[in-house]
Amino acid sequence: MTEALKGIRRADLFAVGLFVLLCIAPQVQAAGDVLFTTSEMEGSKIWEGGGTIDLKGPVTLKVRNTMPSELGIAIDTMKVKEVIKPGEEKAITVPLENIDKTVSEHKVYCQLHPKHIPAKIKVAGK
Ligand SMILES: [Cu+2]
Repeated sequence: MTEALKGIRRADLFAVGLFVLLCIAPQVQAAGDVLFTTSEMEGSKIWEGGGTIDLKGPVTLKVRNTMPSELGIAIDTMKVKEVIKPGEEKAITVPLENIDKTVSEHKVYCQLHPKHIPAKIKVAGK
């Protein structure tokens, strides 16, 4: 194999590597993002999702309603209370000053349906 051919092979490998990285990168969750969606389990709705936040900046909640009815999402310790329409996907940004720094876990519940099972957001290092 000539030196020129080896050079091309290396450039190709680099291009493939870069391509793979670009494909994977958008799927990595951005820091400070927490995702929620609802499913139905044995007749009761359940908020699914959550994650860990670090209190270093604002938190963005990405909420998707896949149910045919309105859902509520409320977090008392983050001053959040919103209604999500059927099929709607909403990004709710919570400024750091709205987050209660004394709790180690935030309860994410639905203010519309008392039986809608809550989720939680954990705080890193607490
Ligand atoms: Cu609900």
